[in-house]
Amino acid sequence: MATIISYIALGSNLSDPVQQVITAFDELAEIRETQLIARSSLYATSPMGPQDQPDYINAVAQLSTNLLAEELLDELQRIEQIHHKKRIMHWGPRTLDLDMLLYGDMVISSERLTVPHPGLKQRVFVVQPLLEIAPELILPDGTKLASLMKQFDCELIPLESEVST
Ligand code: A4P
Ligand code: MG
Repeated sequence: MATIISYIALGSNLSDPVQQVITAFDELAEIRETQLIARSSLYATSPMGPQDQPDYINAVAQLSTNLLAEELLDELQRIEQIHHKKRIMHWGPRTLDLDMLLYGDMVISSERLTVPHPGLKQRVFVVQPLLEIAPELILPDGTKLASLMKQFDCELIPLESEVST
């Protein structure tokens, strides 16, 4: 099995979201046959979808993996379960959501897996952290990731720089 670069979106808005995401990075680093290559800053973002829920912490991880896409999804779902992910409603609050954004330049459409993630291009809380760790990234359909930022009204401010200023 060839080594594949995969990008994972992390999101949390319950039970100390900053800690949920920091811990999840460590758990991603422990996945079998997989290395954590890069982690983005953490970003505090207002909720997409129902507004009567707390703000989210979002981030993106870059992995290098020898797992098949569905095997990697199994591992992501196992980590979500460690965080007691409960989904009460679509786009509703969650302790930890791990979405596979990209798996190499493969296009996957199976019962369990849609890659690239269908929301990738429209979500500033995905595009900006991804751009931070992969500024030159080109999506499987030829879109330059950097070209996607202009659709958004404003840039997100990473948590660390909020703290240091
Ligand atoms: N699945 C298919 N493709 C994938 C993929 N590429 N990565 C399947 C991961 N899973 C994938 O996932 C349901 C099923 O999708 C899985 O069983 C898997 O087989 P889920 O995460 O349990 O379902 P969900 O939470 O209802 O949907 P989804 O699409 O993950 O929710 P979203 O779209 O991620 O929305 N606002 C802010 N600011 N930040 C956020 O992170 N997140 C959401 C959740 C809403 N609002 C938000 C945020
Ligand atoms: Mg998800």
